[in-house]
Amino acid sequence: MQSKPVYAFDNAIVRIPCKAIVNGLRAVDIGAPDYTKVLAEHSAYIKALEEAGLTVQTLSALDAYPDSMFVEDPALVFTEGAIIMRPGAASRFGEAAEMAATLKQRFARVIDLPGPGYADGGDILVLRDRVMIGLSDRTNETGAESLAECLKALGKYPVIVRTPANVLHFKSDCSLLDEATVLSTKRLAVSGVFEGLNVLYTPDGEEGAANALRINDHVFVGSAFPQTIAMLKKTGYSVVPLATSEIAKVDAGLSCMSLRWHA
Ligand code: CIR
Repeated sequence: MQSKPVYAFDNAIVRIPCKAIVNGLRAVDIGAPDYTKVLAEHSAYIKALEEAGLTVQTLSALDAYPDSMFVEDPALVFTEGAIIMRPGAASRFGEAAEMAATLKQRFARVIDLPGPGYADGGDILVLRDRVMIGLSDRTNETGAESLAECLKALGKYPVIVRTPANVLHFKSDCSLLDEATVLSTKRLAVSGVFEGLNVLYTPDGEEGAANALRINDHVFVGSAFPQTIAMLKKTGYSVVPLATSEIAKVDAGLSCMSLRWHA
């Protein structure tokens, strides 16, 4: 029996943005996001997930954690089970425990990433035959090695790779387009990390588009990236442009706002 593609999902978990998102972490301050506009971007994203065929569980806002709408970072989820991560930013560490109860309700198998290392879900790219763990300022070697063991326990094949300097997460710079193809910035792809895969490069000046999101038949792409959208459409992908200009002010893109899996 042919297994489902790695981008086939039927479930997602999201969390309503809290008002403190205006104080969310950011590498460069280009101004605080507007809360009402963040809510609008988030609700359009939920609608797009639903239209792509997913059942979405929406968790309530967590005011104590400004970045808690980015649920991808404190957990990793698969059909086979979930892993509770150890986020590498001090202000986000507690988000993992906040996610634990929900994961225990939804998954028969939940593994706690053991300390003392750190790892963020944004550094994990799931491919058909392997799971890439990108070392970054949020995912250190100890965390990556512990995570590799957790992934093996779920039957996955982990590979530890590097995120380019000054890039928040590995997946800030790449995403899966189909089982044989990734979208990547040139600065990441030059490392040779995607050897053996087809690579489509983000056009110069549109590096932020690399954090796209393949969901079933569609690819969600930031609407501020017209050249990337045109390239993907020309290649034959069904593109869903989504506004990300407010969440981009806190270094976020399209993968970070959900946990996705096929139940
Ligand atoms: C952070 O710095 O943690 C948040 N402001 C943005 C997190 C984005 N998450 C992701 O790309 N997976």
